[in-house]
Amino acid sequence: MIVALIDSGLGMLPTGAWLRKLRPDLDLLLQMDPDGAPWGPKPEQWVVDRVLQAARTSLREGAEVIVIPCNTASVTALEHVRAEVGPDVPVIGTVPAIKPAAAACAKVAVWATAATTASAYQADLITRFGGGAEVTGVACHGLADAIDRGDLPAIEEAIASAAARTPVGTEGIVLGCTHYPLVIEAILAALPAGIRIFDSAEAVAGQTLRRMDALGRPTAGSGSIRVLHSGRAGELPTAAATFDSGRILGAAPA
Ligand code: DGN
Repeated sequence: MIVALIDSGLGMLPTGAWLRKLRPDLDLLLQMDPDGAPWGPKPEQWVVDRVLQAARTSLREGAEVIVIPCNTASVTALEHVRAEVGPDVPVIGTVPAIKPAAAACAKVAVWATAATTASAYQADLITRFGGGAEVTGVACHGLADAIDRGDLPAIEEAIASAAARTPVGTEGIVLGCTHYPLVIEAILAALPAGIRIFDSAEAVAGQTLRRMDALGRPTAGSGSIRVLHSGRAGELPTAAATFDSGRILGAAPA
């Protein structure tokens, strides 16, 4: 069974890594959009159209399951994709892990793109799952894009800016953008010791497998990985083409 992963770029890799760890024989189709990246600052309808295009390509390439390991795309386009592909193709989205963070910490900051931070979807998640915790959204301008470009000074600058805008006394940070686990070491280095990190990659992979198994069809493939990307692929770091799930999981938060 081919499982398609859709994101602007490298943010899909932590979820892809968990899928491979949990079920190594899955066939994965990684669809990245270096031409359109970053999606975070783009108008809502633009992101919807871009994600719908990728979903159509996934189906043409034989995908039976679509995963959107991207918070920006999920909060804007998930329902549009579900409506278009119909009930026979499971579409699994990503949302910031606010619920487990608020259950464990009194003061939480959600680091995400400007689009996710400003979304009604995130505001609603905080209302529904924030419990008694104080939850603050922190937009990390340019961070996902800098990660896609492999631009270390820009990564460190965006992280320092987000850390400076994170309220003093924050106990837990939700990584509300799927790119951020890829630079977890730089994030931890910029924060006070002992702060807890929450991200959604393992949970999204687990939910994907549950939805696949519920289809009642064989899921085993040959463990292949195909990368499809829009035109500026040469600008993606080689991590995109040399996907190494073990290395990525090695960098994942505990
Ligand atoms: N990985 C995406 C997310 O989780 O929001 C960010 C996409 C982007 O292009 N900024």
